[in-house]
Amino acid sequence: MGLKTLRDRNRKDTSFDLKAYVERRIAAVNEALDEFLPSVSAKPATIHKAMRYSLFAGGKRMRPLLCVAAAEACGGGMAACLPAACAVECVHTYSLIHDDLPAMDNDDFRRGKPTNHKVFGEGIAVLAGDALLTQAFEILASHEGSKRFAPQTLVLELARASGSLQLIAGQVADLEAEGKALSARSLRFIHERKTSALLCASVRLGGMSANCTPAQLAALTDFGFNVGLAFQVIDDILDVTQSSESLGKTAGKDVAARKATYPSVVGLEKSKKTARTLTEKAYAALEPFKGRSVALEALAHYLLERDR
Ligand code: GRG
Repeated sequence: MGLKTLRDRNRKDTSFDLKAYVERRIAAVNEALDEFLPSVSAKPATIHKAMRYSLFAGGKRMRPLLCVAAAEACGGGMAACLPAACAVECVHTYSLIHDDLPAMDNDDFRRGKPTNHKVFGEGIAVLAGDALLTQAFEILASHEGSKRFAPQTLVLELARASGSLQLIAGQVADLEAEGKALSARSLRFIHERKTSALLCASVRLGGMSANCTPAQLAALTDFGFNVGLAFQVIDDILDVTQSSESLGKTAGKDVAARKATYPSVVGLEKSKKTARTLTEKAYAALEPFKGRSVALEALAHYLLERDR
């Protein structure tokens, strides 16, 4: 699929009201998260305040949105996939809290607010991350599954995406690569695990919640993998092109930490082209849905064009 087709698709997408779509689904996800999590007054209150502080700090909710949109593309409703949508957001938020710690990226600013450890101290921030990771699996364990997918299949999906072969593997490789010159191939290894794995699992969990067919699951996997990689390439680009205010986190961190990123390894223009190519591949993966995946397409388009 060429760039012209991509532009045509983008034009077609303008008839879809993404803003209204996103607002309704984020509201449902936030309400469900609020119900799944222990209340702020549950003892010890500090840990529940810390968990909720980062979870409700204003993230884009891309993983839950992709999860819900995937379920809908497979003919499912939002209610059935909410436990999966909330679980992926809890894993994501845990990873951000831990990534921001002084022992890792040592960041002061996230989602437009001081980072968890800046507000609650390092010990509580470590525990808030741990508690959100555990909470994710408690939430997902409440999922009823679907005809083709038993609840434990969904739990396994999230465990694999967050474990030492995927999310953690990406973070370890990222830490070990600091200050070193990386090949584009090694950088891709990191990005596939650090970012793409959880986005891909989010989409797959949505499909599984909606009892997707094997062909639909394969299409969603292809979509999720490519959109996940595009997401990280764009994140790398935004780190050098946007301000801290617009990102809600410290801009220029990758350069300061001498981290290998797409722009530093292949250059800014080639990075932009790579993000477009990956997004085109994601669009192409949706062909089997024959027009029932408008929300997924619109989200992929938004991710490509986003400025935060
Ligand atoms: C297991 C500690 C640990 C880390 C895993 C996810 C991760 C690796 C580190 C977090 C920092 C980082 C740059 C991750 C790459 C994925 C990414 C771009 C995260 C930011 O996601 P957004 O933009 O954030 O969706 P919001 O705040 O909008 O939810």
